[in-house]
Amino acid sequence: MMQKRIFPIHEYLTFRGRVLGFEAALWEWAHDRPEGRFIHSSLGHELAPFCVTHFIEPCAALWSFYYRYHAWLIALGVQPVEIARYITRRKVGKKYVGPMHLLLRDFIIDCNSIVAAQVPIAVGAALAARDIGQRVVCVLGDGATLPGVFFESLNISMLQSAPIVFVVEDNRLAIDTPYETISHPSIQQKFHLFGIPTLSGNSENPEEVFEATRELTAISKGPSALCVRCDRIGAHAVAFEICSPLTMIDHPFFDRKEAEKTHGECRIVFSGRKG
Ligand SMILES: Cc1ncc(C[n+]2csc(CCOP(=O)(O)OP(=O)(O)O)c2C)c(N)n1
Ligand SMILES: [Mg+2]
Repeated sequence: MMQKRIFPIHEYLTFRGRVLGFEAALWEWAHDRPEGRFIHSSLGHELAPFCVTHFIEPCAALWSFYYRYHAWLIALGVQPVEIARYITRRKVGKKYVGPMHLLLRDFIIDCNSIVAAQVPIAVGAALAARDIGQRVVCVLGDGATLPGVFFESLNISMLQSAPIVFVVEDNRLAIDTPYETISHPSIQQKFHLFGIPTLSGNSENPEEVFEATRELTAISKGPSALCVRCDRIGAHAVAFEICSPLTMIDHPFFDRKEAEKTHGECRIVFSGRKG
């Protein structure tokens, strides 16, 4: 039997502080630009990336994301200033391009803005990855468990024993529509329908999610699913958020010092000064 590991609370608070600092600097840069409509903050979604990358090394998998994934990049070791540089340097004429598509490492195979589109791509990649002894982590929102392609992908993943970990960030909202009003079955029931091992946890109980992740990531054959309940902090996209994340959050679960440090570093990059 695998030994339980203790949840590294201090690392988690530091990580959340880093995400907060980055999102605050990004909000200042993007909230009143057209690009702000296509940029989605990870605040409130930090636990799944923190736990999954604790148990799966970045290079040991191929990673596939939906559009709300800044925290995943930071958990995978990408420095916040690197993300800021990438966003501000990709320009065609006066227009910033692709702030939602940050393919910053070779092991990131998809950052998709079409709901559920990354799921079949990730399953196909997992079939190829199996031949080289790797697996795929596919991150999606609860709203992506509605389209038909999601069900087709689960079906094939189980039939073909694709080595894939589905991670659902279940914030109970598809943009601003509550999950309960658009889906009869629960997310867990959808995975169970295909016999996919599924574990769940709530961000309010990080130890529970950490333990579920440990158990689930130990399964190396075939598909498995981790569903993490979380609460989005702020609006769907940065342009719809009227105040800075730094003023919104006064929370013991964020390392404030780390947030201020990261915020300062990223502000320099976003301001166009050398950084
Ligand atoms: C195929 C497709 N249909 C509709 C949209 C518009 N859309 C953007 S985000 C979103 C909701 C997705 O819900 P979820 O995956 O839970 O993400 P969250 O709202 O929590 O960020 C929708 C319907 C889209 N991007 N792609
Ligand atoms: Mg959602």
